[in-house]
Amino acid sequence: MLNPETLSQLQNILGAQGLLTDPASLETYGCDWTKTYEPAPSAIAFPKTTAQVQALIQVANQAQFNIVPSGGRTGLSGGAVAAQGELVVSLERMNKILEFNTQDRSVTCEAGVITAQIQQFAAEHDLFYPVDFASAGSSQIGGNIATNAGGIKVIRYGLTRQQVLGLEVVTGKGEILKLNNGLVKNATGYDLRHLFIGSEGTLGIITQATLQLIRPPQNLTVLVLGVPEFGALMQVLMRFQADLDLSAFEFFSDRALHYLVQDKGLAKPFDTPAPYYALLEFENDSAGREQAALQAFQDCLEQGRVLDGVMSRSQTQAKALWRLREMISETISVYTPYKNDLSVRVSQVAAFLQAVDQIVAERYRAFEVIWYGHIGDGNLHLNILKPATMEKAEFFEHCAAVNEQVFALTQSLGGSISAEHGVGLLKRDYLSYSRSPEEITYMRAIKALFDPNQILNPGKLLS
Ligand code: 2HG
Ligand code: ZN
Repeated sequence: MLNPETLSQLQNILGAQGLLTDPASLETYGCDWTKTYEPAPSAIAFPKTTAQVQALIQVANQAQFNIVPSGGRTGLSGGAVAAQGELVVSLERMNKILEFNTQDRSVTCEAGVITAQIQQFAAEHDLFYPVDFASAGSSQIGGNIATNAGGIKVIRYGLTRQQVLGLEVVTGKGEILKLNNGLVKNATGYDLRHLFIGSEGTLGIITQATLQLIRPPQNLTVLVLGVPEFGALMQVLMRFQADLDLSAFEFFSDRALHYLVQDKGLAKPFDTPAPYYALLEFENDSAGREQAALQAFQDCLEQGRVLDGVMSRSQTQAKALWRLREMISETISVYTPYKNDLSVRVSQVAAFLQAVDQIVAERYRAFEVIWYGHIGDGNLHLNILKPATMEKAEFFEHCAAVNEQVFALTQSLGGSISAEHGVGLLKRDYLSYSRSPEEITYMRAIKALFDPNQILNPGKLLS
């Protein structure tokens, strides 16, 4: 807890409106979308400058209190949860776009800029920011970088890491670092920028970023296909990829579709029933591409790998089809899902899905399992719904036990127990399924170097 003297020191740094301690703010800013932890921060700081962030970190080191860096709080692993009397440092008032360079095709912004604003800004300049996901309207660039956010276009454009040309950070020690300076090429040794990307606020607070913008794709066209079995999904991917550069290859199950129709009133893509659906997107910028997509569809149909399908004929239709995938997480959130965010190499996905299916069939017999994910890049979101009659604690305990088996399988295939949602609090105790003891020792040493007093997001990522 922060004593009155420290609070007044913080107030002096931030000014009258810069520090909130009212119960509603503590509740709002103390948690993210994980919703399994009770928020209990001491205060919320709203710095407006990098110098203020630095001053906050300096005070935290002197007075020995902990800081939780906070972006749009859309995370699903508890990385932005403040449940132990910490000071939450929200970047939301550092929300300016600072510089745009046409020749470099780069934009420099403060960390609190909303992801969708950068997408919009890029579009206004006839460019494209390719990182996209359902929470882009709330998430912030700083948080995206701190978690190396992925989303729906990774198969073509990569993760957030691929777009970051430069960073300004304040380390846990209170030093300001300017990393990589917007350069495309820079072979001068260790690239510290990449250490901060995905560090989940444990090494420093990101205050500014320079992002690469790219050529906007033309006439993005979406196909939704009904697929008869897991095994066929990856064959469909291979067939389409033989002739097209896909910008998305997603999947979801009929139970996911069931909730979209029942709870959100979305229309089914077609009447033919199918246990699984694949959603593909490609740049339809020539007649040849559309022809290639139709031919691939025809081949898959003839080989029994696809049961039916639909292709968007306008951007409105494309958006409507995307809602079938993007709305799943929000739609099932009312059923208290136990979440998994797993990945394996693309070549292992078919075997992985089958093995997970077997575990699920044996161990989750009484529960409903919702399958979806970015299967084209190897990422599966396995969600288990809580039966209405079961207590939350009992449900989570049971799921955690089954999960050990799922994680062990993931480990045996060299996969990751957190593909894109981060480790945070939720996956922290399972880190050893994806990282060796030697690696974890190096990770701890890196943490100690940048944050020797362990004031930044303690207990997240590393125990
Ligand atoms: C998505 O891909 C998000 O929809 C959320 O990453 C995944 O709800 C989930 O498990
Ligand atoms: Zn996802």
